[in-house]
Amino acid sequence: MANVFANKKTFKETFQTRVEQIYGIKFEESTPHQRYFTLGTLVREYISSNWIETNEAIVEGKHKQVYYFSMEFLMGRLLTNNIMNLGIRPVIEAGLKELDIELNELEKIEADAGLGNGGLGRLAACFMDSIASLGLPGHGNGLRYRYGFFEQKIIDGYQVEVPDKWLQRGYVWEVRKSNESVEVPFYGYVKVEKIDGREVYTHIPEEYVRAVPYDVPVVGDISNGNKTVDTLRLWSSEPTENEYPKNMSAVEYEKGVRNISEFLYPDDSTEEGKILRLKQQYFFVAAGVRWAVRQHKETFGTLDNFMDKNVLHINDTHPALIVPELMRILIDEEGYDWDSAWAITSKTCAYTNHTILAEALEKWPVRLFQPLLPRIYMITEEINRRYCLELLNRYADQPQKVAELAIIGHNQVRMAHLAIVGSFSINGVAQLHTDILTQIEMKDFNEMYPERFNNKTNGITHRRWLLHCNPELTALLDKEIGTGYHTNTFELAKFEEKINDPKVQEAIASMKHARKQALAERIYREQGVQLDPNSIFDIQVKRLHAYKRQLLNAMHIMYLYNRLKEDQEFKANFHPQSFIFGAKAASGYYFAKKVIKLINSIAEKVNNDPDTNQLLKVVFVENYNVTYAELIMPAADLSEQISTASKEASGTGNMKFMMNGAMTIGTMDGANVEIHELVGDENSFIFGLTADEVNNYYQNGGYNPWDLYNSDARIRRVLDQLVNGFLTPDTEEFRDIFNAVTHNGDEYFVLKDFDSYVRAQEKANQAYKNRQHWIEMSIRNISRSGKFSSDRTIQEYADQIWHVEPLKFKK
Ligand code: 26V
Repeated sequence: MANVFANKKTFKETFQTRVEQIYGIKFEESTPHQRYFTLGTLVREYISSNWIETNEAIVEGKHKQVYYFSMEFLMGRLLTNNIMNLGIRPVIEAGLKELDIELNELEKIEADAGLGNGGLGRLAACFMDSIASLGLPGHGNGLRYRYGFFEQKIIDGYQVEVPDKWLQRGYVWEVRKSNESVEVPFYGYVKVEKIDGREVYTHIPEEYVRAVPYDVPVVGDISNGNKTVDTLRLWSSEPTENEYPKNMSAVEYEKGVRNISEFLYPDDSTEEGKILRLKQQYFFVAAGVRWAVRQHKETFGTLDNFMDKNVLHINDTHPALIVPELMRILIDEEGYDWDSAWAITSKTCAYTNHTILAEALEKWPVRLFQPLLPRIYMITEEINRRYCLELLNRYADQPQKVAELAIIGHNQVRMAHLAIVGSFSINGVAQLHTDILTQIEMKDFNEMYPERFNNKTNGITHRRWLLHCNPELTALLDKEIGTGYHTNTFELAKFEEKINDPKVQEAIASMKHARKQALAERIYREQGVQLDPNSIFDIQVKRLHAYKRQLLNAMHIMYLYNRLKEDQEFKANFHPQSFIFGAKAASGYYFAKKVIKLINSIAEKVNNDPDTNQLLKVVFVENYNVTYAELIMPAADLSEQISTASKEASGTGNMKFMMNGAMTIGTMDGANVEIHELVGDENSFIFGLTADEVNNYYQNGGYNPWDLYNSDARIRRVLDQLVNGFLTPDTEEFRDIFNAVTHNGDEYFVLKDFDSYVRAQEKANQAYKNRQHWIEMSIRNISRSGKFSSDRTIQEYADQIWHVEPLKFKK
């Protein structure tokens, strides 16, 4: 096929013709959506030859492959990403211009693929981009949710959740491959037979659900001759083509089936909800493992070398059923004995832990697990039995240890333990997090299997989070240090040599101003709040969670407001500051929702006070998502990373902000520690308890927040204002927030860190007034951010865990 994107003329002509062919209307009458969809179609078709070549190269080169199993892929939009990585943006832009169409306008039509809810899902998306851009054979395996993470509306200061119908107008990037569908079995019983003296187990299911794959191409950066297009395979649940189960009506069955790929993290407060979650997990795991096994057998004809040619990566505990599922295939379907099957399985699986929060460590009640997945349960039990024998050997004198470390205990299956026992590699996502895993949370496991534990500090794709989202900075860097950093972000270090160049400083200042202006415009347009681009843009965007301490930020703003109202000298010295929040709260998370209401109530009060509103503004942006983040990251002066030390495994927003020249105000938590290591105290604002201090407090039963309430007048004042009608007439509205940090012990040390946070904020506010110095700090942050490209992270996974090599292409 001729190259549609060879030049603007061919592109323009093909584009017009295709719009008319697809929709049967004159080009002039086509809608923006039709034009967007046609452009997407042309790009997808253009991708397909490289997609085919990639798959051929994998097979012909007998390459080892990675399958990255994840419940979440927060991809955002793909048009911009794909045409940038393919290098065809200039042609498209020029061609469209002649038709009087702005490419930007078409790009905006694409719905975000929001198949995830936060850091873990966005990390998976950044990883896919890096895997393809490094030319590695790697695929994503996940669920094709009909509704993505909910759309957030703010009504009267409260969060309201609206379903995210991202598929409503069709998704141009996916290709349905019904011929590669898989039937996934549930319920029923296990038949045991003796065949040739050997016990053979067969799961006789009560129902099947059909898993239909939809493939999305993952386009790597084509510079350096790379042609890799990897696959993100998302499974959709449909009724089986086998017989329907006998014990229910067809309607009932079909509804149950569709439910599996309907929502991301359906409510699991009920028994039924828990079953649905577990069904989702087994569904995408079973389908994905079969995909890998089938591919492998086609190339090699045997599974003896499966571990040499495949890695099944377990992204957090959700896909941990990979372990018993692979065992089941090897034993029940392929006739391996237990030991051989275990040798293969435990050399194939690798697990990443993303959090130490207890509530995220999944446990499934046996009473639900066993009936739903009878054969998988049997195998899990046997894995546990053999592993417990090992434990008994090691801890002969400590039976309680055996019970603690077992995979099944208290009538629950502990998914993290299953993943640890079944994997050859277990990694944390930042050095501090890995240290906490090996020394505290998973200490005993680390003592048993020290060679398995390792760290892989997270990263972000600089293609989306710098090249695409910050064109002004990219142009400046290209001019000053060349484009080498596009493929090797460590070259950003060269930019620091320009730190004293007044022209460069000027350019950084104007870049920041332009990005702040752009964000301010959207906020004004959508929410009617006017922000001054000359004020400090102080931004906290991330999921709403108690440990992330949006509350600390909010309480500081209340303190600032009080102080500005009363202290004229302070007021005279204060540089105007705009506090911007963006966050979704889980729909059942009461406390988090209250904090949203609190921030909005503070905004209401502060923004409408003519006495201070030239100095202080607060805004909570509605529906923070990947696309919004692309506008927000480059617009920040201050990056709020203020989690209770030890709680944030890594954070990745911190890296996006840094790469775009914001200074971190943060605790020594997650990857902040590594940012601080790179830029020092002079170029960041670090405050608060350390992880060790926090853990010491926990071990000694916490601390008494009332001491601070009584001794610190600022704290008392702010807390009283939560419950005395200062913010809203309803004095009960924020009572539970008040209680959380007082009567209930202040689990996240909000009051404890308040004073040092205030001081860090003061320091930042004053530092900003020295514009030149601030810009120099900003340049240092950009220059030293090279480590945080996910290309670096993925290179480490490839070299140290996966042992995969880049593909070789014929031409
Ligand atoms: C767990 C659960 C438990 C059941 C309810 C729904 C749900 C959803 C997600 C999770 C796992 C969350 C883990 C997570 O997102 N961790 C984040 O991972 C980022 C990437 O490694 C890291 O930067 C963040 O610090 C970490 O919080």
